[in-house]
Amino acid sequence: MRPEKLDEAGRRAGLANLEGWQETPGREAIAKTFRFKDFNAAFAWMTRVALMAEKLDHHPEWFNVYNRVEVTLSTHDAGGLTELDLRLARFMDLAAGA
Ligand code: H2B
Repeated sequence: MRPEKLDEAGRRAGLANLEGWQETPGREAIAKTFRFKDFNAAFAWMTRVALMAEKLDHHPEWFNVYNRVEVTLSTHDAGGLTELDLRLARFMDLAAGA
């Protein structure tokens, strides 16, 4: 059972509870750039996120260069944002020490 796409109000409420996430222009997705001390710290974080992503069966789009990870979250099956994106975003923030 997959969650339903959030409507405008749901998206806005969800974003209000997150720190530093932005809506992606031109598509229903949210994005944030994380910065870490070095590659080791970035990759350790990515590993924790990867395990959670498997557990949720919900996976990030991400791009890593050294200590920086650019993340985009969207639910492809729903064609937009769902609670799963908000849950994964929250986990990423907590795992990064927010
Ligand atoms: N991740 C994301 N971000 N969106 C999805 O729609 C999605 C996913 N669907 N991970 C899952 C996997 C689906 O492809 C599998 C078959 O459950």
